[in-house]
Amino acid sequence: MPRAFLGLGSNLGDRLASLRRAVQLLGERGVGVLRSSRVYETAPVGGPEQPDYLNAVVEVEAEGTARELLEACLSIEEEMGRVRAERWGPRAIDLDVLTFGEEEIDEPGLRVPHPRMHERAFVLAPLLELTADPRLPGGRRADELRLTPEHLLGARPFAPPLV
Ligand code: GSY
Repeated sequence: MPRAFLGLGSNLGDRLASLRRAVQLLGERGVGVLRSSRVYETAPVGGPEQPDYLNAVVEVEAEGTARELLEACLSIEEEMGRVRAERWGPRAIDLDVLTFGEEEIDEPGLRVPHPRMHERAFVLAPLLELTADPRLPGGRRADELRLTPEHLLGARPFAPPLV
């Protein structure tokens, strides 16, 4: 069964409760959450002025395809009341498919590995807790990214892993 990494983020309401609820809802949709990073507090990247995020990465075991995993993520966002009104705006929950096994996918609405994941400390800091050598877009390797402590310092540990 393919394993995937998902990025979770929240910057509205009870942020930690929202991350925990998303993990629960993944389970209810048959997506088993195997491991979680710690939860980090991170400054918002892009968009209007908005509150800091809580971010985490989870490793999941998915029964179906990457597209089905994406659909599960979108339905959780909907159930949790996320309105996709403003592209880079604040949200109670955001779930991104970062990687899906060894697959490389470039389809409308689904690009895996996620095309910006290697630029984002709020993804890399939690992801590198779970794997030292994640699949990255364009075949990049984590040890080529020249990550400095300053780069990752923007992600501040906030809470223990979600599972
Ligand atoms: O891409 C996910 C939503 N998002 C985030 C996020 O999760 N964390 C931080 N720190 N900034 C963000 N900007 C956007 S959009």
